Amino acid sequence: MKSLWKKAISGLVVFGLLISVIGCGGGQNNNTTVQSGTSENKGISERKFKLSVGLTEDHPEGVGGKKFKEIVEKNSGGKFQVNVYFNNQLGDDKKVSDSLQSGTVELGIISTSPLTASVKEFGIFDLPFIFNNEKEADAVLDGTVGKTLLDKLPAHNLIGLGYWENGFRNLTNSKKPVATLEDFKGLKIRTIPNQVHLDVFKALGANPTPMPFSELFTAMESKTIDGQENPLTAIQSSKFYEVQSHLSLSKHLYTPFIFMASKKFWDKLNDQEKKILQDAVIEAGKFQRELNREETKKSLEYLKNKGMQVSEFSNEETKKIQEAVKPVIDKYSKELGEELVKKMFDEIQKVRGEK
Ligand code: TK8
Repeated sequence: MKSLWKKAISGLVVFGLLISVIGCGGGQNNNTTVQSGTSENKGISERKFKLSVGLTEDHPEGVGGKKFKEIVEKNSGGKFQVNVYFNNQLGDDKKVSDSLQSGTVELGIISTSPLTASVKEFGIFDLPFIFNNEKEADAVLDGTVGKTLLDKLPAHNLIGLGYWENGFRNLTNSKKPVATLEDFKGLKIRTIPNQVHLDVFKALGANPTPMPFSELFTAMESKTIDGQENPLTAIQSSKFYEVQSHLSLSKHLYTPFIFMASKKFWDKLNDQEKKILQDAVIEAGKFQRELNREETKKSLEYLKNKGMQVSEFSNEETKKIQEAVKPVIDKYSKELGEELVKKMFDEIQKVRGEK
């Protein structure tokens, strides 16, 4: 054991010496790429930037953020340094979006829902019961609809680099099992600050209160609200099971994450630098979506073990719920752009083999 350690340490020392003899400045913490980096990385300036992640470090959003950092630092030959801030440390989603617009934060991952304050069309992802599974969401997000929406961001000083996954949302509360439409009545539910979410929960008979995610745990702990809805992975990583005893597998809507850059920052980069970031968002994003899907399966067991009581809706109740929210879908399909909504349904039907 001991001699192995010695070998490893002396190997490191020799490697370190080699690096310093070769004399490549810059990426001290990226030994492998520094040597070949000198000519390839000529056009890359040394830059440091902040990446905001809403959820915790161990949530797939956080793990994906770290993956992004790793790829960017490697592919820039250590010239770029990404400092990742987790758990809404740089502010809630709306604040981060504002900071990206003003340029005080360079990169951020947020749910698409609060973005409707700038680009209302992102609200199409807030319509309930649109996607049946992740494959359908991928097709829409990575297809023309997703692209059309990203193209609307530069006019608002934002650059949309791609979609990651928050996931299918499920309801939790501290009062009672919720398994029927009737059960929603009067429940005080926190929603994302977004008009569609608010109207959906009103239509279900609940008493919705919009609130930033960062205030949610305390509001549930102090019983200011009864419940909330979020994907299973977030219910786990943000420890909502500590203050919520009931979980209903409602899967009522799918929330994408959007990875954005501040346009002020982006415009200072050359094409080579932009490509490094753009490619890393896609690569780390593929990893993040996969990870989120694997973790979602494990989360349900985890939450049960933590004592949450799980309810499911029968097909009949699901139909009733879908009927109740239909007027909201109809209203917002018109308001958000009928053509765009139609395109979204076309893409989904293609995946379903109906077109
Ligand atoms: C975290 C949020 C969160 C979202 C919400 O910053 O607000 O409920 O689902 O994941 O993006």
